[in-house]
Amino acid sequence: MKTVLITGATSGIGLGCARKFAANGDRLILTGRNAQRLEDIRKELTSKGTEVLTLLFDVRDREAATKCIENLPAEWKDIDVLVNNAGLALGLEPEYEGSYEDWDTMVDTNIKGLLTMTRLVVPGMVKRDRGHIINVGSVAGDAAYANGNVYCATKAAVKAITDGLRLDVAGTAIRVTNLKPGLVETNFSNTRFHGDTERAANVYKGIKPLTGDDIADVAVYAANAPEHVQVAEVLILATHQGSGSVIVRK
Ligand code: 8X3
Repeated sequence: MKTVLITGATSGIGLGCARKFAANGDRLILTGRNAQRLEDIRKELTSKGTEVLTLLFDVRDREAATKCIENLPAEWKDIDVLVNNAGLALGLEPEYEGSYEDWDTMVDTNIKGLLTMTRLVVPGMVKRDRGHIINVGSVAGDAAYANGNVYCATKAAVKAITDGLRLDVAGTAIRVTNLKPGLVETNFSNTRFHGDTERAANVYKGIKPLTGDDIADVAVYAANAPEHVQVAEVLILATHQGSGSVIVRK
């Protein structure tokens, strides 16, 4: 049984990971910004026998994140798996028309938040010579697509940060994975379009998208691969998706 910390665990890929790691028999530290949703998922999983600790903070708030991780109860301190899932896309428009606020939120969450969590959790893993960091990147980090600009850049940064960490812990037993999903139907597009549900629904029209559970399956696989196997990077696309910008709709 592993202790798995998942950021942004109340929806989408994070929630999928919470459910799949719970089903795998692991104990969970779930972080998020929505107290009610955290409580709901805690109740759901504890009713099935999973040990769950919830932490309410925004990964952008470095002080809050630090306080929560440094004050973990002794029995929760030894984190085996860190799933850096918290992240979002905001806006889909030409770079020269983008919103400063959206850019800041994406950079602060997708890059700086992920770095904060890594900086807080990984030293303990190095000390114990045990652990696994699973970062949720994206196909968007492989190549920019039209109007994706800053979001794609944040996911390209996740790739570089993940590769950098993998090099830095190569002398330890720690493993580092970059999961790169394509089209996953979650709150992702709703958030991206600031609540424009019609525009969000169009993203998934005519194609069967992936689900948070599909990505979580790969995360659980990577975390449970034999110790000498490091799943370094996985690109997971919907079947009718050729790349970040090629989607064949029926
Ligand atoms: C999510 C995948 O292609 O919608 O990161 O940007 S995509």
